[in-house]
Amino acid sequence: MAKTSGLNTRRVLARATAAALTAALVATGAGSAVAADAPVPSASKAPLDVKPSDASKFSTADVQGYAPINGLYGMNSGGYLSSYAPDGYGGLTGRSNAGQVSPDTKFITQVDHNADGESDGLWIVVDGQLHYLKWNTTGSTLVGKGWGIYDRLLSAGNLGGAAADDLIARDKSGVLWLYLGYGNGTLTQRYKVGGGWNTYTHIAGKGDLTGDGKDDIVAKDKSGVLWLYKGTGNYKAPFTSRTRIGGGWNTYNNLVTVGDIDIDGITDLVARDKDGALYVYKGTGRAAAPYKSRVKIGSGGWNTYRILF
Ligand SMILES: [Ca+2]
Ligand SMILES: [Ca+2]
Ligand SMILES: [Ca+2]
Repeated sequence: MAKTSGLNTRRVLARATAAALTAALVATGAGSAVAADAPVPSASKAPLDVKPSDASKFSTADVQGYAPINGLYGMNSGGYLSSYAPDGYGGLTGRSNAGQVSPDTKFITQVDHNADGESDGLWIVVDGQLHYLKWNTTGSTLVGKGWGIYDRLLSAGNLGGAAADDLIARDKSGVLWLYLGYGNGTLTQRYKVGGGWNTYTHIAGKGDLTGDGKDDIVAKDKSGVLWLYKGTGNYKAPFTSRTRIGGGWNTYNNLVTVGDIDIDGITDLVARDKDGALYVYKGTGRAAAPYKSRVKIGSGGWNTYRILF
């Protein structure tokens, strides 16, 4: 492939990536990975034939490093997984079957172990147990018990400074905790981030929103205000103090980030409204105004998913 400017090259890669992902997901089909009895999860994901390239090859002035590129997954009430890949044109491809997990699953989140911008597996909480599931395998590894104490859980990228993605979880008293990933699905002990996080209804993040190369998160409070927490890369104090992004976000009943949807190198935010329509807020890379105006990428029906991840 001839080298072109960063963003153009990036889009070509994205189209190829989306096509490969879509083809392989279709190929795995409906018969793949039917789960055994709960809570053993299984799921499938196509290997990406074209991987995101590192930033040095395609660097541009306004892009510090490339955001992760992953499919968006939904789990319905039966535990069936559907996947939607970025289509390379700012939206998502059509639905593909992606396996099944226990219908009792409480949380699912994608995790990237080697900082190549592509998830390698899932952390899943079922019946108070945290399992790790590597993509394209059946069965799972028990990571730990006692996870029923958490009411929010996600891998928001790399928050602790090492290469592997980490996990954050909020307990029912509102304390946010950080577990550092070892890069194989297992985790360190937890580190206390701080209290008061039960003011938030949603927490999302995967990648750098502010252009400094450190992964950030956003959180929506009960009054509908969305806040930015800039990542520090220091596991002992992983976030700076919050800054206000804007209000009116209570129109949404879910917020999730899987990475870069429009493949411009900056991570984006996906929001689902109460009518089941899906929107993308494209990241700008600027902390002062981290998102552009929303773009509708799903006309309806997205409320069929109990979990988006
Ligand atoms: Ca990876
Ligand atoms: Ca950042
Ligand atoms: Ca983007």
